[in-house]
Amino acid sequence: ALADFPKDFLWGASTSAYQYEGAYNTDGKGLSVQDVATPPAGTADFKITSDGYHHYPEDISLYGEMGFKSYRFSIAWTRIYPNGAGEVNQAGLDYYQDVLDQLKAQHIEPVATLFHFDLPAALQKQGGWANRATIDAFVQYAKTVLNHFSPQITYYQTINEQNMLFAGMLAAALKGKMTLQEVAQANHNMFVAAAKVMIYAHEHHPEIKIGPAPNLVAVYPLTPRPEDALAANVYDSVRNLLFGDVTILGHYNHVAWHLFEQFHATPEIAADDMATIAAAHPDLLYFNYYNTETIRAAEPGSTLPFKKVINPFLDQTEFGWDLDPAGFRLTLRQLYDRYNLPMIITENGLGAHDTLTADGKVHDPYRIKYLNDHIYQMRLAIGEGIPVIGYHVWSAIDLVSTHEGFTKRYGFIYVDRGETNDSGTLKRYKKDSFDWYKDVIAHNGDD
Ligand code: BGP
Repeated sequence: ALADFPKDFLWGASTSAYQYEGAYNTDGKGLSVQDVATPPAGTADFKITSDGYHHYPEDISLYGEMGFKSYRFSIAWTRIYPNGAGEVNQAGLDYYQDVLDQLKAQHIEPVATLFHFDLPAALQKQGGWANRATIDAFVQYAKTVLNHFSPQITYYQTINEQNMLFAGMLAAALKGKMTLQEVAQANHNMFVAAAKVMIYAHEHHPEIKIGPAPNLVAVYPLTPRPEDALAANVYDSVRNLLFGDVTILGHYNHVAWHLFEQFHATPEIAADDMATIAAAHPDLLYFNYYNTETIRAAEPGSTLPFKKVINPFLDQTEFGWDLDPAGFRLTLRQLYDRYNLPMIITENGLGAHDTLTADGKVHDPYRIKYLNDHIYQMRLAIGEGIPVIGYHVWSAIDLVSTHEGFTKRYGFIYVDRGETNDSGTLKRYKKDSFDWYKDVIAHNGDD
C-alpha cells in the first residue's frame, strides 16, 4: 500500500503579492521593480492583477471551503517600507494583519514569503542587491515583519527563487545590462541578507521555522555521452546546488566557484560573511518544482558550457515546459540526500489557457492530471522516508504570470480579467479542480 501523508500535512496553495494583490500604489505602497517594468506586449501589467488587495476576504473564504490547511503568500516589501527603508507604512502592516485574521478565521496556517521578486524601485535605483546597503534594508524590513507579526506566523521563507533572480541577472549581463561580477555580488549579498534574517529569527522568535525557497529541479544529461554529463553537472551545480549549498551547508561548491573565477566574476566577500552564512541554519527547505531540466554540452566556443533542451522522452505543457512527475520524486530524493532537512513544497502547478464557459464553468482536466500525478509521486517519496511536510499548489487563484499576463492561468479559481489589464469583471469562478483538490485534502491525499 502507498504511504499515508502525515496527519498534520500542510495542504495548501500559493500566491505572490505582486502577481495577486494589484493596488500597486494604494494606501501608501511604494513602487517595486515590477511596477516600473514594462510588461511583454499585450499582456497584463501588475497594477490591478487579481485585485487581491480588495478581494482577499472572499478568496480566503474560498480557500477555507476547499479545506486548505495552509496558504503561502508573500508580504510586499513596498507596503511596509514604501522606499525600501526609512519610514514604516502602518497601512501596510494593517493590511497583512487583516489577511492573518481572515486566515485564522478559516483555520488556515499562514506561510509567509518575505521577498518574492518585488524589490523596492528606490533600492534598485541605488544598485539593487549588488549594493551591500540592500542587505541592511532587507534585514530591517524582515525584523519589522517578524517582530510585528510574532507569534502569529510560524512559517517564513526569506527569498523566493533566488536562483531564478540569479538566472535573470545572468541573462541581463549577457545582454550587457550589468557585469557578471555584479551578478555574483548581488547573489552573494542575498545569501548574506537571508542568513542575517534567519539568525535574527532564531535568536528572537524561536517559534519561527524559516528557510529559503529556491526553484530546484533534478537535471538530466540529454545522452550518456560524458560531455553531456559534464555539462549537466556544471548546470546543476550553478542552477540548483549553489543555492542549497551556501544557504544550508554554508559554502560555495567548487564547480560554481570555479565558473565565477573563469568569468572573473567572483563576489567580494566581507570578513565575516561566510561565518554569518555558516551560522544561519534553515529549519526547513522550502522549494518550488515545476519540471526537471535536460542539458547537453554546448557547441565549442559557446559562452556557457551547457545548453538547455526539451527532453525527447517527455511531453510538454502548451507553454513548452517538460512534464515530469517522476522527476519530482527524483528531485525530492536528491535534495533530502544532500541537505537532510524536512521540506515544504511552496510551488507546483500547471499554467494553461483556461476557458470560462457560458454557464460559468472551467473544465481543467489537464490541471487535475498534472496535480494528481505530482501528488502521487510526492506520496511515493514520503513512503521512501523523505520528510515532506507540506504542499502548496501554484497558484491558489488565477493571477498574473511573470511573462504571460493572464493568458497563462494556474488557479483553482478563475478570475475574469480577460487577457489584458483593462477588461473583465474580476468575478471569481470555481474550476473543476476546485472540488477535486477539496476532495484530495478531505482524504489527506488518499485515493
Ligand atoms: C515561479 C515564481 C512564481 C510564478 C511561477 C510560474 O518562478 O515563483 O511567481 O510566476 O514561477 O511561472 P510563470 O508565471 O512564468 O508561468
